[in-house]
Amino acid sequence: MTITITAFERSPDGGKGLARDTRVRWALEEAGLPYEVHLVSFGAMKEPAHLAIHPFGQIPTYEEGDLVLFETGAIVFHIAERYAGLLPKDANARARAITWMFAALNTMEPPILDLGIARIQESDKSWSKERLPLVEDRVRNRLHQLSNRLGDVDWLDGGFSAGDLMMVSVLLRLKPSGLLNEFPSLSSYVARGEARPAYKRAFDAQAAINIGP
Ligand code: GTB
Repeated sequence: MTITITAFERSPDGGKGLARDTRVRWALEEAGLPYEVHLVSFGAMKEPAHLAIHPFGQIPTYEEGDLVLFETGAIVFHIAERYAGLLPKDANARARAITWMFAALNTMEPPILDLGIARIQESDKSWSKERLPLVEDRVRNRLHQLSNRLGDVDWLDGGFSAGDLMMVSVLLRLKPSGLLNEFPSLSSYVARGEARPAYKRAFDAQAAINIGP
């Protein structure tokens, strides 16, 4: 059955892999699944045809036969559950990998997104200089905790899993801020994710749309 995802016709980052279709492409590449991409403009995302598949008018979406999904957590989980390569077979190890997916999305991503807003959308506000260090410290705190847990192992819980895929995807958003460099073990962790052939294929595919050949 053909899998179709949606992505930005023109990503605001110019193809640096920061838009959320990259994590879905990565999961599909890890699972060895071919997929098609339907590109949407910012205008088209708010039109009824797209709102019918994504109630919040965003990308990415995932379509497979009758199944229509939105939210990258749900999409990556769906791929990981049904196709080999992203979740361990052992039930407890599987539950722990899923826990890391939730931790990436619910504990790590919110302060990281907040930092993006503080650095870009709020930079012209009179209070920005006072607020930014507070937001940075909230991210640092989470990075410190995550770094402690990771220690000197390669992946969060045994072999690479959908938990690592999601965690690395979320941490990648920190690159422009430079904060990740304060945590060498996390920088290496992210680099290990980026070095995976499946990640490279996903990155190149989204970059090709935004940068061109
Ligand atoms: N919780 C949802 C999920 O995980 O699927 C969030 C989806 C989401 O935020 N989608 C964004 C979107 O469609 C694109 S990824 N935005 C358009 C809108 O809301 O109108 C966010 C994003 C966009 C651009 C960059 N960038 O250029 O650096 C990074 C991340």
